[in-house]
Amino acid sequence: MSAPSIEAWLADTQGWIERELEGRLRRTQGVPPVLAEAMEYAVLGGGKRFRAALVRLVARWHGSSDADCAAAACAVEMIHAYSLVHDDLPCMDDDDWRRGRPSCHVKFGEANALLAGDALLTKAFEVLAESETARNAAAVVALARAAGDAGMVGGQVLDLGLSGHSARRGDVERMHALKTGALIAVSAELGAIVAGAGAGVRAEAIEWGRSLGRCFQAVDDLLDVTADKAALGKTPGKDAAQDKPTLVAVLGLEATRLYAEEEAERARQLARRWGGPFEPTGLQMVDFLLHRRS
Ligand code: GRG
Repeated sequence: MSAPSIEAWLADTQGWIERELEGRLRRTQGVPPVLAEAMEYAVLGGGKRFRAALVRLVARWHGSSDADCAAAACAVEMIHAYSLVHDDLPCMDDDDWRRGRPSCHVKFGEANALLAGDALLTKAFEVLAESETARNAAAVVALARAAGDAGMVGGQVLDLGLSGHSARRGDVERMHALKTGALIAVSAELGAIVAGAGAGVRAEAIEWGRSLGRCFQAVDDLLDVTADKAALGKTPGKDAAQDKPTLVAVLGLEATRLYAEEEAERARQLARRWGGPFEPTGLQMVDFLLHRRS
């Protein structure tokens, strides 16, 4: 059996996660219509879905099924969508364009967008905790740590604190590790948890996710400088305009490209160590993140 191309794997994952998310959102009764609409707008119909793809890939790699990892993949995508909604708010990054369409607050107003983000964050843990896979307590703890004060939210606070100041490489790397890296690393970790993998594999999954996260973020910093709005689906050039701490600002373009390639190579080594029928998809996932254009 030959491995599917990464494009086919991601397209299949997009269809799968869309159905899983929609089902979980629509079965909740009694949600005020404007809130339901804003939550669906934020989480359905867009995005690369590579975090869900990581959960799914690592789960399959270690012997689990789509049915067993669906709740974890939905939870990660809900947290990610909430972070984008809040990040776009005027009090944060202030962006009116996301995934190639108006940001949630432009469409629904600031208050509704803020509340839709809150509700998606809460829903993520409802979905994860109600899932029937026996290991959901460990999954809930891992996701909470990645998303919270010492994870994504903490990273956003570091980002705000560094903006407008001269930052060192270590400051930027720490901020990235929390703000973006933690959710990517936990996506891989959740795949291992759901599959019931041992502590060794779980640690390797985290390491794989961390390298992918560093590669992803370096490419993100590069795209902000080099891509246009149509390709990016959001507003480019914002990092420099807002005097944001980025790898490009502290290392320059060429060294940031090298950094992304080095992290990609680390991630490839781990995929090779795991081996087996999912190695080709794992390797292609690395290249997809390194060479992405949006
Ligand atoms: C809690 C009020 C409040 C705000 C928090 C948590 C937060 C705001 C921000 C988190 C930081 C954040 C949004 C980082 C962005 C990381 C990033 C580059 C996201 C884009 O991810 P992609 O490229 O997007 O995977 P798609 O659209 O493909 O899903």
